[in-house]
This record gives sequence, C-alpha cells and structure tokens, in this order.
Amino acid sequence: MPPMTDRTALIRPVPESFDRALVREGQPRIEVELARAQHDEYRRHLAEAGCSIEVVPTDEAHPDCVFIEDTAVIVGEVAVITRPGAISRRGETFPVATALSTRFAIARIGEPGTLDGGDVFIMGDVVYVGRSARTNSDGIDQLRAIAFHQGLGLVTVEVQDVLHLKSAVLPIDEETVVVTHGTVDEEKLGALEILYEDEAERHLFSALPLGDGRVLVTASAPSTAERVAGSGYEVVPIDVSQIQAADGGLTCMSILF
Ligand code: CIR
Repeated sequence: MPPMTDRTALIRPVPESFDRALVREGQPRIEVELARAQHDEYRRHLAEAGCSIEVVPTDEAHPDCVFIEDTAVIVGEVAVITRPGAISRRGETFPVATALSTRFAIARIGEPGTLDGGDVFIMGDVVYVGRSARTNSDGIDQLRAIAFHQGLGLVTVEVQDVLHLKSAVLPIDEETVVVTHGTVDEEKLGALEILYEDEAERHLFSALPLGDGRVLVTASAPSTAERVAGSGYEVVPIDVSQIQAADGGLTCMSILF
C-alpha cells in the first residue's frame, strides 16, 4: 500500500435528490441530511488518513452520483470509464472522466458492454471482476483487454444475491478479503486470504483500507469488525446507515489513486 500522502480521493457530494437513489425492495426511506453528515464523516476519515480530497460537483439529475466508484476504474496507467449497468446512471461518467483525464490515459467501456466499478478490485497483478446484474461478459472482456495491456491478469467471479462483487468481497489489505458466505464462487479467490462476515450481520459489513494501516469498517457490523480486529487489523468504525440504505458501502464513495 503506498503512503496515503501520495493518494488522492475523488469524491462526489450527496445530492438533494439522493432519496430517489436506486434501492432494492424493503430498504428503509433514505434521510438525505443524515446521509450528508455521514458522507462528511467519511470524507473527514480519508483526509485524516492523509488523502488529498478532490470533489467532482454533485448532480441533482443523478441521485446515485455519490457512488462515484461505479463510474471509473484505475487500471495501471489507464482510467477505465465504465458504462454503468443501470441506465439511469450512465450520465454520471462524464465529469468523472474529465477529472481523471488530466492524470490518466482514458479508456471507455463501449456498448454492449456494461461494467460498474463496484464489481472490480485489484490485488497485486490480478484484476478481480464480478459478473453481476450490473456487469456483463462483454464489459468484462473489454476490461480484460485493457488489463492485459497494463500487464495485469483478470479473474471473473460470479456474483449472486448482492449488487456488486464488493458488496460481498471486501479487500482489507493487499492479500486479504472479507467474504459474505454463499454470494460468490470462492474458488476464484483461491490466491487470497479469506475472512468471513458474521452470518448474523449478513450484508452489513463493508470496509475500506485507509492506507495508513487502519481499515474503515461499517459500524452496523460490529461482530465482523471484531473478527477483523482479532486478525490484527486496526479498525475504524463509521456509521453509514443512509449510504447502506441506498445499497452502497464504503468503497463506493471514492475513487482512490
Ligand atoms: C445503485 O443501485 O447503483 C446504487 N443505489 C448503489 C451503488 C453502490 N455502489 C457500490 O457499492 N459500488
């Protein structure tokens, strides 16, 4: 993990329209003001860890735009601008591409491919990508070609019962992930160390390594956080109930590079 002072976090504030974000059935109503306060706290943790924060303006026409991770994936020297699986989210990518174009070569996932950044993480020289309701085989093939040119391999992981790969497989360092039982083809994660989410907290755990040795974790999954702490990690709990109410987690609110 590079020192955090070298890292930038691209974030996008919570829009007033956030209570119209895409949600699965049965989720509680979203409280926008509380979501904003929780997002501010998230931003504070990133800044405190030494990350320089860059803000892409929010967009009222795109209630889900706070989930900036889904719009771009950094693969080596290239920022891959996604083609989100949800049609209502496709317009979110333009300002993110502009923000990244000053630092990275830009590649774009084209039709008929779809790819959400929430389905992608990179460990060592391997790109792990979830085939999900949002990311299709064509999008994965396009990503594989870009990864190959950047000297990286790609492993496809089937995802079920959750929105994205990173709804259920959360990297906590360069070789370890926390997994929700029964949501992914674990054989594909064979090269990684696996910890498991407590079943009593199913789908509540999310995590983001802060890059300074600490791991930001969701306060809604204290027992899983304790497991992670018991494995030697310093965990920092944060309440993001309103982000989770919109099916988001801790990775989804930033693009780190
Ligand atoms: C959506 O359904 O697209 C949003 N409401 C949630 C996206 C969360 N993204 C992520 O975890 N990477």
